Amino acid sequence: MKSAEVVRACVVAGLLSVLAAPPEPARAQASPPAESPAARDARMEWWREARFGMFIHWGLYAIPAGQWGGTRAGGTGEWILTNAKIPVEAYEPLRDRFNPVLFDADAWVRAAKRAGMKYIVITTKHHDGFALFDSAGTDWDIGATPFKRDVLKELAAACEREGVRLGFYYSIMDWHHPDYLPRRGWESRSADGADLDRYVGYMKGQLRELLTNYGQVGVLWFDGEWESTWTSERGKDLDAFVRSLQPSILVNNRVDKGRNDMAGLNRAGEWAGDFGTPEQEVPRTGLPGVDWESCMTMNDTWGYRSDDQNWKSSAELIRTLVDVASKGGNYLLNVGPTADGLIPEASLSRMADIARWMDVHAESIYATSAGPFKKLSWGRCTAKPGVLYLHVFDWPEGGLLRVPGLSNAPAGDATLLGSEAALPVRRVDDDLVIELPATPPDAPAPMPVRVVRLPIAGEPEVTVVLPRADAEGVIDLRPEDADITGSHLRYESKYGGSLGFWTNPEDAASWTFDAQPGQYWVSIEVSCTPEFAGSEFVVELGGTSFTGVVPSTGAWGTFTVVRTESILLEDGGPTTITVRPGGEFRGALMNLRAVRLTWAPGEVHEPFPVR
Ligand code: H79
Repeated sequence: MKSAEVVRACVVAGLLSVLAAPPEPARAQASPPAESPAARDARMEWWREARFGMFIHWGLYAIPAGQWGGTRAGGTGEWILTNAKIPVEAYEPLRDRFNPVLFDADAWVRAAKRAGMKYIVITTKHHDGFALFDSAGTDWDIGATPFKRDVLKELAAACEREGVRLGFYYSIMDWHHPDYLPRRGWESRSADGADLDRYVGYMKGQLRELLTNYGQVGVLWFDGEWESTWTSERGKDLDAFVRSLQPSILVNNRVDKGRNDMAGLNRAGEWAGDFGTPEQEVPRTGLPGVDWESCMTMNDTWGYRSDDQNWKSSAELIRTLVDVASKGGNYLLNVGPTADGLIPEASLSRMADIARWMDVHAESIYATSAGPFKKLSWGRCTAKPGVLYLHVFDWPEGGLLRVPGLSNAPAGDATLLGSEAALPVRRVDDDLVIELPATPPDAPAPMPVRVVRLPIAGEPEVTVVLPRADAEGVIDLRPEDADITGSHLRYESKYGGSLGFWTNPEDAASWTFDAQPGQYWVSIEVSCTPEFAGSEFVVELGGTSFTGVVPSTGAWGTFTVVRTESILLEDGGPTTITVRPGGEFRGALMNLRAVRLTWAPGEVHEPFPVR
């Protein structure tokens, strides 16, 4: 789309409607069932304002640190028992070697607080079942190690001193407890006599300890809920149990069975839990009315691995924090301390960089909500009543920052955080243009994101510019701009960006464009493996629909263009095109990389050249 030719289709709306209806799978949480919305808001308030927390994965697995029997085990460090197929009796002796004498709860909590993390969530028991606290119900716990000290007691005291909230991760799946089912397929331990109800009693005993002996717990962060033995009924019961002990606690959605894989938000339905838990990913857009927290690692492991040096840069971590906040979520950033009790230096140095960025920019993160823009070419936006924070990732040409479609008048000086100087702001058509310095001003620390504070009058109002035909009559609709409904379909950055996981025949992708009357040809760029090829798809446009059959392209990463018939649109204006499965469905529809509309004014019957 060339800007000189852009004629704008305007949809002026307030904050919520601009962000569009949430996709189907993202459901507001509904537990506890009797709670009023106001009571829920009050309970969630500290967490929604915090926006940034520290995850800690620490346990016996820090000792092997990713190596077993002299060889490198695959996967993440905390999964070594299963990844290296270690018999429980060969793993248990790690307990006698756990002696992290350099552990210093105050140092951990201060490092988190300095980085701007308002809460900490620590693994009290990971999948290996080992309790990082002194648990009366078992000697598979820290009390039975040479170290003996109750790490959680010390952390709870340090958090109390520093004003940081403490939360507890607790794995439902337990590879060690004899009553937990199912057994790993490769294990020799018999499952005879195992009793999952007894295991649930054991869990409740430990949770009672966790919720009684360590003061107010901010969050109960369940995990390992996906095996078939864990049912929604058990999940709702466990959720109620936790809340009966600490009514103001927050519980994540992994207590129940609603989670939609790693995307982490709930599928349609009534599920227990207060917030969704995307893992190692950030949702593509904001999700109005849905609370969520993306948990992520700084390298490729949660629990410490001595050989993992694949660290993300501080700049990437800061940009991810901003990205998450701009979509209304929380960022739970992981550290995996060593068996000596130290947070790795590479993690600390990144947290120190984040701290220096937060010194200047914290107000653009805490207590903000998602910004009103669906997408900004140069960065992200967070919002507070009466203020927008424009997070500049890519410094604009000549310093002219275009804020697309913002109709509000400025209500005070725009400034760069960290500077007092007022930045000139003017209106150009539907946009506000802010004059930044031509190049980013020097800063005492690396600043991968600069932030403009823009006071505005009233609720943000944004004019959405819909895609429109370019000079050659072409409208390209991108997968990342699709409005998705359903449960599984989602944008993937693989293969140059495409829509994938189209495994539910109810899932659909649509785009709204600014149509001019005339004839349109539709072509879509798709991939599909031979085993799934042959499903039928439907394209709906302007009250007409076509069907087509998905061809095999040999591999998900190999795409081909499929053209459909042309249709005549007699009316112009905002028009929606939808692609969905229809008729024959072979388990996965296709990956969809592009939708191209080719427009010609009037009624044309010639086939169009494909560009
Ligand atoms: O504690 C860290 C990891 O050890 C743990 N969660 C984070 C916070 C984790 N467990 N599993 N995984 C990460 C990846 C495993 C994912 C799968 Fe699945 C389990 C794939 C199939 C079963 C998730 C649940 C996706 C589908 C169902």
